Amino acid sequence: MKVLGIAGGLAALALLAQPAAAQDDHAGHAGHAAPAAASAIEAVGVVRAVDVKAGKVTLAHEAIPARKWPPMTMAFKVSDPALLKDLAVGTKVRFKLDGQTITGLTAL
Ligand SMILES: [Cu+2]
Repeated sequence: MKVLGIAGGLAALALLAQPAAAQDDHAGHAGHAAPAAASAIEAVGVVRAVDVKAGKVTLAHEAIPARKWPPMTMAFKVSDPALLKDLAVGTKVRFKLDGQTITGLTAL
């Protein structure tokens, strides 16, 4: 089945070629040299509680259209508790979300 073999190879090439072309258009934020992974999104919120021991932060976040989330207050796990160091309640932050885990956090 040579024909099918070639077709399969072309399909695989097309799939390989896609990620480079499929960068999202979310380029409004300065200061981020590395492009975020496709599953990672950014949002803004205000710190309501910090639990360094549990590696959790509670944020009153703005709407996150990419997730179809309305504005709400919720607790997030952080990928690294060091992100929570010196983080004060009431601080407005921009955070990077991968699934339900915060992988980056910057005070605004
Ligand atoms: Cu939420």
